[in-house]
Amino acid sequence: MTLDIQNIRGQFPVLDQEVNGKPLIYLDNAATTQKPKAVLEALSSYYTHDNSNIHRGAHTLADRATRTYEKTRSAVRSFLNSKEEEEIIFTKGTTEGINLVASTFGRKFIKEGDEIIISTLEHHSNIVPWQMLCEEKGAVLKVIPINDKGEILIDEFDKLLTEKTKLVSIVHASNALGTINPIEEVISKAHKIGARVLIDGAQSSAHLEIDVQALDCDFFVMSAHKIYGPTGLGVLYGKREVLEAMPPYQGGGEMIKEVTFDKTTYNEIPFKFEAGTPNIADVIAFQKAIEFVNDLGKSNIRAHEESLLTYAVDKLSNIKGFIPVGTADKKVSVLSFLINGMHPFDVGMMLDASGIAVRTGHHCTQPLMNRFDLEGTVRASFSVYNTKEEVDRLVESVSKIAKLKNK
Ligand code: 7TS
Repeated sequence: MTLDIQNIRGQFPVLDQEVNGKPLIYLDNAATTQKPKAVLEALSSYYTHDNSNIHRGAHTLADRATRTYEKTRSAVRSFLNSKEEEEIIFTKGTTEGINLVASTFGRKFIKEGDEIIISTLEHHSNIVPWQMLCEEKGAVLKVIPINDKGEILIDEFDKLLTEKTKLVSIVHASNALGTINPIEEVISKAHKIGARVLIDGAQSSAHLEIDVQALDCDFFVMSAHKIYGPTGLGVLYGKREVLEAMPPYQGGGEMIKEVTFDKTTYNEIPFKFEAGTPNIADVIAFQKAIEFVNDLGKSNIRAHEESLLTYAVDKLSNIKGFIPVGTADKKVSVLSFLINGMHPFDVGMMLDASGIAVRTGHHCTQPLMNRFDLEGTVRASFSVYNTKEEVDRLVESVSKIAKLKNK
């Protein structure tokens, strides 16, 4: 199905504005996507009509809010195809999901001398929590190297896997380069030696079909704000048996069964991991974001984004001084690049002056940048509401900027 992009754009009020006197071209979608009207309206409608605390009030509003909140859990279950709704835990985002696993699963199951494997492509949020855990436990963090295209070396991964490996935590799609990792292979190899696997789905969940049962991953984390949903909300999927074996994350209301001053017993999953009043409004609005994606169809979204990426790479490659960074065979719609002789930050500023929003810098992947001997890159990332005309304007601006240093 060919998507009606103009109609889709009409659902995103933020796109309809000028920045620095030029129509906004928003190409920072890997950082966060814009929100469709349905999400904005759901937020406003919740606070206007239904605002109430959930799971505890014996009144109509509380009941309504609880049911709508739990409906999102059900929508997320089918979005990820988990077996059970109880395996879906709401978090603040990908970062919190990883930290939750590090401080519960990690604290209980990682011992001195154990090994955790990550890859060179990781976002800091899938590096630092494991470093902190390893420091506390005397465990060892190992890193899968990559080739010059930005693809992990699976043979090297094989060599890193030992009977000491307890966890492999790996990104599905790289935010800095766009590389899609062969996670099916990683998961099955890790499981053969008895290690658990966490998939960082922050960048994949908006573009790729996710089926946690088919993948057989033990954990999958994602952020709502990268899938047209609100900020400050994310999801941790975990297999029931693993979640049940893990101690709670935070103590407080909701996560308990019974409290006395002598002893507290804990609630069942998912509530065991959702202490305190959660992000009710954003959870409720996230359902509309999931509906938005489902209505368009992920394969249609991906096809459109891929066509933009291919078109952009083709056009930009003709520009003298254009240097792509990250040329993996399988990519999501992320295009990292440099312009010969120019600092990425300066390129970003010049593009902003033309109304084009891109991200510049290390993209919270400093070890990855070090692998390429770079301080950072310019990153354009495409979403379903971007157009070929916008890519043309990007190409035109990059071409002008490149000419400054590349005669
Ligand atoms: N993992 C990956 C692969 C990411 O891209 C990000 C955010 C995170 C984890 C953390 O997600 P959060 O929602 O908890 O912050 N990536 C980016 C980015 O590329 N630019 O801004 C945020």
